[in-house]
Amino acid sequence: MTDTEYTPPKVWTWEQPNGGAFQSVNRPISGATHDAELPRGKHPFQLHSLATPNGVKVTIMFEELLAAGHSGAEYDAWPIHIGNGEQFSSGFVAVNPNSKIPALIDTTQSPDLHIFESASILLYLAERFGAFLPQDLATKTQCMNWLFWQMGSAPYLGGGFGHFYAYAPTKMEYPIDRFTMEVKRQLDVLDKHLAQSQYMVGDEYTIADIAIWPWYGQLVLGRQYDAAEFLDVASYKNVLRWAEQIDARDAVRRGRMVNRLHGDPALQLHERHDSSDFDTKTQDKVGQS
Ligand SMILES: N[C@@H](CCC(=O)N[C@@H](CS)C(=O)NCC(=O)O)C(=O)O
Repeated sequence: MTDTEYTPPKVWTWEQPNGGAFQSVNRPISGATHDAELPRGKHPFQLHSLATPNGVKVTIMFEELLAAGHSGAEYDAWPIHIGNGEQFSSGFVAVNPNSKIPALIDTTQSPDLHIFESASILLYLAERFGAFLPQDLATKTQCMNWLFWQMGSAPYLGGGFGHFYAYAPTKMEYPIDRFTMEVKRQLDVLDKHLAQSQYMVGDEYTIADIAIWPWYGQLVLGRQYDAAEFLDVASYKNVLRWAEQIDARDAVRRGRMVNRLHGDPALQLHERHDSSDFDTKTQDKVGQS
């Protein structure tokens, strides 16, 4: 594969592998590749996920709900090894036909309710527990505006910038330039908004913050793509202030640990079945990964 000169054929065909960090899982067809059931624990909610930004949105939400006293939000969190293609198992595809984490099952509904797409999961949990979602129409609409802004914008950051800056097999100026411009514009959108507002929706911490922080908050905190200097994240002072404020929350610290399979072993909780797991089952305690 060359990246400089490429003349597309009349009809694209799948040539494996195509290079890049995700070449083993990128595929042009949907559906299951193998039969495997999902495990099931004892709690009302069964989460099948990974501590990527999209996964962390949901584990932060669960930890925030539990911290706020919603004991009905107890959950089992099972890791999906996306690098090994576990998102293509028959069990996972039955919950999310789109084969992407996070995927959630609410076992208190009959039949089980399957919820996929991280914003759909956040909204479902917010409505189910009446939490982290403004009630009046005007403020709720602002919350939805920013929630959907995140869902529309993050693919430029992850699938665009992150992919070409960090994951592609070679560095190409055109896509890096194009997506850097867009990501910096998005950071500027957030920075101007957060200059006027403590959280994304006034003084209320909502699912809009819970959706945006794992992507843009962690980006300015220097945790994404090793790109803090390249993007000059320090210049987005209001985003940084907001990111640090949310980072200091206990539920956020816990949510980041769940289904984390890399990095500091003390911050990796591969499976989460009980609140005590954070103290007893991290990888530094049960064995290095
Ligand atoms: N729009 C989806 C995106 C989910 C997504 O892209 N998940 C990634 C990890 S962050 C994934 O499962 N990738 C596996 C694959 O593409 O095969 C959401 O927000 O839930």
